[in-house]
Amino acid sequence: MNKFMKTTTLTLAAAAMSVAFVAGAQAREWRGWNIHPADYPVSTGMEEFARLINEKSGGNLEAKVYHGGVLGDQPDAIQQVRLGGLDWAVFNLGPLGEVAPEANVVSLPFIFKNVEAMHEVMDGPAGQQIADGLAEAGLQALGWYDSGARSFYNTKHPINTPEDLKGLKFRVMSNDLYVQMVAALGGNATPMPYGEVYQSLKTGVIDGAENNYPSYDSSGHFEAAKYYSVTQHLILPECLCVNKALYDGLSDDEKKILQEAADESVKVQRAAWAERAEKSKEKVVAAGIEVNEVADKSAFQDAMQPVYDNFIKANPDLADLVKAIQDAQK
Ligand code: BDP
Repeated sequence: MNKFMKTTTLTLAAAAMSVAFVAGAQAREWRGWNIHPADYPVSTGMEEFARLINEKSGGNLEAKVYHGGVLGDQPDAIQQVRLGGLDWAVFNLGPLGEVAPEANVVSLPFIFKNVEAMHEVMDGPAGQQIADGLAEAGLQALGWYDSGARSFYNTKHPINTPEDLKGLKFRVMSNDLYVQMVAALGGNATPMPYGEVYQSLKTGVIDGAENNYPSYDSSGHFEAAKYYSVTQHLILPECLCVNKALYDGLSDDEKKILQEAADESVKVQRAAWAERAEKSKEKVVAAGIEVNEVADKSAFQDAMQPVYDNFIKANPDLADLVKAIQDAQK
């Protein structure tokens, strides 16, 4: 064998090996991270996505969902999916803001007027810009799930004005913007993994937290903190996403299958969300929770100016995106 042939043979062998590797990688079961229990709307959406990619690919693509946060905390899981230690997940855009500045724009409190406006913005060009930012961070966004609006709850008293947060310690998700948000309202905030909140409320390590009705219900936090005040300060979408390198290695047909499955799972999730949000609210109210509506949110909104100013100062290139999201809702 001459030198040329040897090299060619070796190159071909390497190419064959890498094809085998790629084919092998696709047949392997993709591990999906989910923080919620199996009977939660996010979980229903993820199960639907896994079922559909399997069905549409004739069994060539296989994905499994690990519910209940058994694969770790959200910030850790985000790193894992970026690096390929895990394959896919549904992440909240809150903690995702720590890895992609574009995604952080939706964590500016009160940036969305309501949930419908959030969906419209996310399904349009702003959502695409956020998806591009996530892609740079190693995450291929396939769709946006609903997670309603987040409000404060605590063990002490109803919150009607920012002054009512004074002296209270709130758990927030892992994102510095939320520490600034609570500080600007006059309270104290501490980032903490979701799974530690229940115990921390029970033992008084924290006085409160903030979340939507379904999570307030499914986490059992309502048993420990009975004052739920409808501030709706954050309307955060969630991202169905896949490790970017895994996605890039798929054929065009497979990418299409993923996108179609994601689009269908988004519909299923959003419908399941609307239903669950109502049910959870009814359940916590029936359990004796004291819910108070905050009729005038302007004092909370006005207090957020320094949070916006700091954000724009630190990310001047994102000023246009913030403005585009605000203008799209006018
Ligand atoms: C829920 C989100 C979940 C977060 C959790 C939290 O769906 O992704 O981990 O809030 O507060 O609403 O940590």
